[in-house]
Order: sequence, then C-alpha cells, then structure tokens
Amino acid sequence: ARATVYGYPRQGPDRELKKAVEGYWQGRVDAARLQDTARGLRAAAWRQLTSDGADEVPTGDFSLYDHVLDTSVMVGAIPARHRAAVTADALDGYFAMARGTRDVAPLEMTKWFDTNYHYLVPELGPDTGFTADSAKQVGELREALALGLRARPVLVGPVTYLLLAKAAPGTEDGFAPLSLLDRLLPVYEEVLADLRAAGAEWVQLDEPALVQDRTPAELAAAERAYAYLGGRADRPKLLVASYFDRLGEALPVLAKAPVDGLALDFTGAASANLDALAAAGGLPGKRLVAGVVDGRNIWTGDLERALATLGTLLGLADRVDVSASCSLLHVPLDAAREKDVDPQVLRWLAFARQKTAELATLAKALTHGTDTVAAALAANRAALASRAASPLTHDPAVQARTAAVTDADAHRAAPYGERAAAQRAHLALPPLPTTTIGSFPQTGAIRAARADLRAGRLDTAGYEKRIEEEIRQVVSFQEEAGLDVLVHGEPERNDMVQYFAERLSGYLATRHGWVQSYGTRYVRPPVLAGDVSRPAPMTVRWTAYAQSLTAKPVKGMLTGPVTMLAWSFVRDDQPLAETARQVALALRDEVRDLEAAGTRVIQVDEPALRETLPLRTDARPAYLAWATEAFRLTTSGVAAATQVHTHMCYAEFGDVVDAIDDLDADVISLEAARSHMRIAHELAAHGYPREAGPGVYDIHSPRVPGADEVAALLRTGLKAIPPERLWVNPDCGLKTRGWPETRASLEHLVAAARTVRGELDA
Ligand code: THG
Ligand code: ZN
Repeated sequence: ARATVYGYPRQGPDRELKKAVEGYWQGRVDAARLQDTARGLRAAAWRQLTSDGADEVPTGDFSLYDHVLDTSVMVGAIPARHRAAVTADALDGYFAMARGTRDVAPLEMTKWFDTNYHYLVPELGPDTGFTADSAKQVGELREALALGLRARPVLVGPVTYLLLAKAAPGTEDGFAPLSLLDRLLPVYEEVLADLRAAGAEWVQLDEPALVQDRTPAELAAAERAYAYLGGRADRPKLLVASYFDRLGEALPVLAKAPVDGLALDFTGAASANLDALAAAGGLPGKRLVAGVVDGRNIWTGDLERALATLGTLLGLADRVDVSASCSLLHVPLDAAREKDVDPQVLRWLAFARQKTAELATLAKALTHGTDTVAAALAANRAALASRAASPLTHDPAVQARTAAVTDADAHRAAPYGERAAAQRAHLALPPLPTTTIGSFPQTGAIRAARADLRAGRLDTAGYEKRIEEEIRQVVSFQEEAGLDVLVHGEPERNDMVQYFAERLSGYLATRHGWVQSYGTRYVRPPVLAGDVSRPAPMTVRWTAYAQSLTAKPVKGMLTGPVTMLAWSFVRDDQPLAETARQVALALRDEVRDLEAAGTRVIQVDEPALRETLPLRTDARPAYLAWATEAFRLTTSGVAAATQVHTHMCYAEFGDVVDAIDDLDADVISLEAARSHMRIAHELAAHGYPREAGPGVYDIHSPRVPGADEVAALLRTGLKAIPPERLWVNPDCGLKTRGWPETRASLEHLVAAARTVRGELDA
C-alpha cells in the first residue's frame, strides 16, 4: 500500500508565500522572484512529504491564490471584464480576477464546502467558451518528476467545478452552469492527455460536490462526465476523489464508472461510505484510496481503528492505498514547532507533517504487517490514552454543570412582548434607533501598542491606559455623532475568537498554526482541547469603563458559542453540541456579569451560524437545534429589561430564517446594504416578530453612503418592518475601515434616521 495526500499547506513554514505574493502586489518582488519562491516552496513541500513517508505526492494543488481560480484559468473561463487584464499579463490578470482592480470587480468569494477556506466563484454563462490551458498543471508535474518523485496531479473535477460556479452577471434566469458540461469535458480530456504525455500515470479528479444532496439530473451528469473521460483512449489512469461527507447516491454512480480508482472519506459522518461501498459490491479491479486519517482536525488519529477500517476495505478493492480524508490544506504544517505547548499535550496534536507520518505508519502496516510498526502503534496508543485520561481534557465541575442544564435555562423567563415593553421603558430609545455593530477602526497605533505589550516594551498598566484612551475617543465620537446605543469599540481585541479563546480555560493557542482562509489571508484557529470554563470576567471592565463615560446605553459585545466553535479546531472526543454547551455556559456567566455591572444592551455575535450548516440537509435540523440552544443558553440568564442583540454577516439567510427566529434575540443586525433591504422583506414575509437592523452602510467598501441614500434604504425597510422595530446600523463591524469614512458614514446614518423619523410624525 502507498501513503499519499490530496494536497498540502501552500504557505511554507513561515508564510513565505504570503510575503512573496503581497510583495509582488506592492512592487517589491518581481514576477520571476515570486515564481522562484513558489517553486522552492513546492519542492520543499514534496521533499518534506517524502521524508515524512509519503510514497506518492500530489501536484497542481499548489496555488498563488486559490485552486478554483487556477481551474478557471485551466479551462479558459475568464469573465469578459477580466479578459483585457489577462491578455495584457497572465499573472496580473490572474490577480485581477482574484482581487479586482481600480476598474473591475473581482470574482465573488465563498466558503469551500464547510471548511474555513474560501474560493473564487467561477462565473459562467451560456456563451462561455472553454479552452484548455494545462501549463500550470503540466509544469508542476514536471517539477515533481524532475525531483525523482512519484507524482499524481490533482484537479478540481468537471462536475464539482460547474456545481461551484454561478451564472455570470446579466445571464438570463434559470441558467445552470452544469448545462455546460458537454462543452467542458473535451477541455478536461485535453488537459488529461497533456498530463499523460508529461508522464502522469494517475490523475486525481476531485468531486467533493457529490457529497452534497444531488438531484437525479446532477447524478446523471456525473455519470456522463466519467463515462466520457473514462472512455478516452489517450488518458492517464483516473482516480475520482470525494471528501467532507458520505457520497450517498453518488457512490454507486462512481463505483460503476469506467475510471480506475476512487478516493473516499472514511472519517466521521463519511464512515457511512464503508457500508455503502460494500453494498455497492466494492471496487473489483480498481484502486481504492482510503481517507482514514481526519484531514481537517489537528488531533493524533486512532491508528488501530484506522487499521481495522483498512482491514475491511482490503476485501473490497483490488488495491488499497492510505490517505487523509481530504487535502491537508485545512490544517497547519507542523505541530513540532509549537514550543509553548506542554509536551504532554503536544503528542495529542497532529498537523500536516504528523498526519503524513501516521499515513506512512498505516501504509507500512498494510504492506509489511503491524509488527513492523509496533513502536509507532504503541506510541499512538499511549498518546490517545494520555489524552483520554488527562485532567487537562476533563473538568468534572464543567461536566456536572452541562449535565444539569434544563430547558428553562435555555429560554428567557418572559415572552418577547413583555420584554419589549420592559426594554422600551428601561432604554427610552427613539423610533429607528441608531447603533453600530461593535468594532471601530483598529488603527496602527492600537496594533503597535499590542505588539509593544507582547514584546515587553509596554507594561500592562501602560497598555490598558492606551486602550482606555481609545475607548474615550470612540465614546465621545459616538455622542457627538448622535448615535443612540453606543459601543466601546473593541480596541483591546485582536480577533473576535482569539480574544475569548485566550481568556477561557480549555482552549489552547498555537504560535505557528496558520491555515489559509483565502488568498494571502491566514488564520491561527485556537484549539478547543478540554472542558471549557471562564476563570474570570473577560470584557466587563472595558464595557463598564465605556458606560462610565456616558449616560447613553453602552452595548456589551461577545462572540457567540457557535462562532467560537466554527472558527476553532474542535474536539473529536465528544459531540460538538456538548462543547457548544460548555462554551455557552462560560459566556452566560459573562452576560450575567455584564448585566450586573449595569450593561442594559448585550450583543452576542454569531456570524458563523449560517456558514456552519452541515453539507447534507438531513444533518441540518440536529445542528440548528444545538446551535440555537447554545445561543439561548448564553443569553437567557438576564432580566426582561436587558436587551439581547445578535449580529450575522453574509447575505444568504433564506435557509436559516427559522433558526434566526429560534435564537429569540430581541434585536438582530444583518448584512443587507448590498441587497437593498431584501432581508427586511424576507424577515417580514416570515412573520419575524422582533426588532431588526438590516445594514444600511456597506462596510466592505471605503465608499461613504450619502444621507439621502441611507434614508431611501430606511424607507424601503419601513415597508417591511414598523418604525419601533427597525434599527439603523452599518452591516458589519468597522474594524477594517479607516476613521475618515467611518466618521462621515455614521454622521450620514444618524442624519438619515432623523430625517425619516421626522416623516413618521407627519
Ligand atoms: N476570525 C476568525 N476566523 C474567521 C474570521 C475571523 N474565519 C472566517 C473569516 N473571518 C475569514 N476572514 C479573514 C479575514 C482576514 C484575515 C483572515 C481571515 C486576516 N489575517 C491576517 C493575515 O493573514 O495577514 C492575520 C491575522 C492575525 O494576525 O491573526 O487578515 O474574523 N478567527
Ligand atoms: Zn458582520
């Protein structure tokens, strides 16, 4: 058996790729040097994979920005508005598609399945013509072959590519990109032939879109695609890969297709593939690449369990190789670099390098027998046992508390009508009350102060004085601007998840655990390692300080439990619902302490509620049940007069509008500036009974909206939501904005609210 992976972290050990690409954008690095750096990083990654024990390395998974964008280039799907830039210079054109230019908008970006990676959405129309450009794929294959490695090109498959695409702007309604399949297949055929000619024995085509619910027509398209590609004479061996969930109805389709192998996920919910594969009669005469090591978590895997799975699979295919469940793109590079992590905990962690070593152990066990890897298996068993028994993992007090949670704990004591009346009396706000989402511009000075604190150039007292000074300025600006519900501006926070993770027990931070979020942007997700509790208040002092400066209500700001999980690496040894409950109870204490300190309005943000929806619809009700319960557990411990707000980003709310209702928040603010208040009408159509603030200022752009424009949006909003329930706010936090446009936009927002309030009296 061989050990292989489908993809590897691209950035290099110290994010060298980010530095090179951003350097190129700034004109500090020329194209030749950028390509040299990229080539060097690829070679280093392949060498590392090989020395860690991989027998076959992936090629073509590398990207200067995004592999779906690379696929658009490979098939010649360049939107009309980017064509001039691409013709003038391929590299600059590529980045123009990714980031836009002064003159043209970039491609839209969206989440890659249920990971935290974001890809650039192909834009296709009925007139899109495809042409093959195999240069990148062929070039990278040649590089790996030149190093003497066994290499397997990895491509986004044609069905997934089309299913991830959207109709180009201006395309007539009802156009489905999948209708272009017959036009696209000859282009894939050509690329496959080029790869074969360049020396590829196997080529992998990734079809993760087939793990989602698919219509019979979509399954038929998959069948047609692989009948076509499999039927070509001049082709390499084809390995069709799926990951992130079970294949379901698509499994028999792919098992019967005239391709040479399948790569399947056998971890978590996808382990249903095991029985389904047996039921489909296995893969006689074919190669099976078995994803038995979780490619998305950071935990040392259970090798004996993986061996048991592999043992079953040996009877179901001609040949079984071993892989991670998905590309290792979604995990950091090397746990061994985490010098601050307790060595006892370190052996529980497996990043890309450690996962590769696990795969090598499994492959060797299959080939030469478990005796040949006895020491590695013993070390694995010991690591798992130490984690399972560790007091760092288990806190009886936390477990007793979650076990004692009652249904009443997860519901406000008073119904909404009573709360609304109590809040009206307590807060005395005008109709169309104005507020912001929480953060104000994070200036260079604030970031410098934080860096100084970390480096020891500034002591805690000095740092806190700087933060207080910033809060004073933010509060006095909001008073002058005439906002109704103020915020402290969050100058003390780096990232909305990291800040809380650093203050909660049970969480672990990494120093080098970077994972690509999109393009050159990376996150270092904290690790939920043990039972969660809150040793001390986390935000109260800053909110209380801001409140001491003004008579207007200051809103307390917290990150909700679902987002705390979604943007962290989660535990694999207990249900997510249990971890969510623990985080919720810790946050509930913070909510209560804020209230006790005199905070009358408390916002709990859940930007990730929608984006964490399971891929398969049958798993969604259970997810939404625990997710909304965790939110209510966080927010239900307060008096009727305390107003609970929530905030969500991103525009697609259709599928979660019931869940939004279930949160039972008194006020919700949502992104809507770019969708012209559509969300206000969606909420109204759904009979949403509480208060809402559809954003009237698009903070994702430096553009300052005029007061007239904001007033017009409010008038549209008022057609759906009455004035006592309609809030006026930007559509997201202001952290990434500059002060000049923030100042002007908020002044316009207040002026618009006043104008429209005047029209109400008339
Ligand atoms: N916080 C966390 N996860 C997230 C988001 C977040 N995941 C989803 C979404 N938001 C991703 N968006 C971004 C936006 C900006 C950056 C990363 C992800 C970013 N990163 C810096 C960089 O790469 O230079 C590094 C930031 C740092 O130093 O920590 O700018 O808001 N947790
Ligand atoms: Zn937002």
